[in-house]
Amino acid sequence: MKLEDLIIQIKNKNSFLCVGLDTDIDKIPKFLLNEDDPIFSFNKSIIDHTNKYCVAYKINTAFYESHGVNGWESMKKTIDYINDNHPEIFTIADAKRGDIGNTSKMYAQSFFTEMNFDSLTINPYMGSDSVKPFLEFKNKISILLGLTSNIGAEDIQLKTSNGDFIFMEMIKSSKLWGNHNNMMYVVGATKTDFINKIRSEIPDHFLLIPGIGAQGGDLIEVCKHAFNDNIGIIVNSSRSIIYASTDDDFAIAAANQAMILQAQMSAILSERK
Ligand code: NUP
Repeated sequence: MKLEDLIIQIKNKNSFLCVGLDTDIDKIPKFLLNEDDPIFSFNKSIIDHTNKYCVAYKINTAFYESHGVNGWESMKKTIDYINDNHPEIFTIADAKRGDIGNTSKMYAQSFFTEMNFDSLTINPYMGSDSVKPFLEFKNKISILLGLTSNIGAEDIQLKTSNGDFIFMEMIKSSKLWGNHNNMMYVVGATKTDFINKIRSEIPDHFLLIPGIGAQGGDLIEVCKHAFNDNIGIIVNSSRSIIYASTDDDFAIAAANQAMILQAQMSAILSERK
């Protein structure tokens, strides 16, 4: 998918919501465990009920890979279901890959070609040759970890080197490896104090912002600092949406949570006009 198509979708839906499919077999409603593929059945219901409120789905691959071959099958069925029924929706494989060049090329083939995701999260700390193979794929977007939402971001990313934060050094270097059409950055919703600084370095790149909901990030605060002329952000929430209820009504409860977030986003967007 091209970035323009994502921007059109954001404007049409008045939403920049990404629903995170962090589907945990221990957290889904028990009655689904009788299905052939409980993870896919859960995802299908969530997708059917939330697609009108969101512009993206993010599949965190750990929740699938942890089930071995069956998990990869659930992931493939989920991405195919989204691509077949909602081709306009932007898809993210949150796998945080990156390796020496020839290995990165294999990761890129796996997630972009075989699995057919629009984008993949990438850990950029192995440097330019580990990221460039991903950038060679047309109409695919590489989402580099910029400043992560977790407390451990303080251990290395927020340390200083040559008078600036290490994560800023990474952004300054890596922005030259691609462009704002084939690269985005992850910035945690819990790190809003740093978003102005990030925006001054990369005004045009889209940011994928996780950390709303279960991790306590604040949507209004995020938008105040992170918007650019094209809106420029996708905000992810996983647990607060998909586990809104663990009963029979789980998909309706998820839709309600997605609708609430979409309504907040719509209000923020209309205030901005
Ligand atoms: O910095 C990051 N923080 C983060 O939470 C980068 C991420 N990719 N994520 C992912 O976003 C995390 O792995 C999970 O899949 C999702 C957040 O989920 P939740 O806190 O909304 O449930």
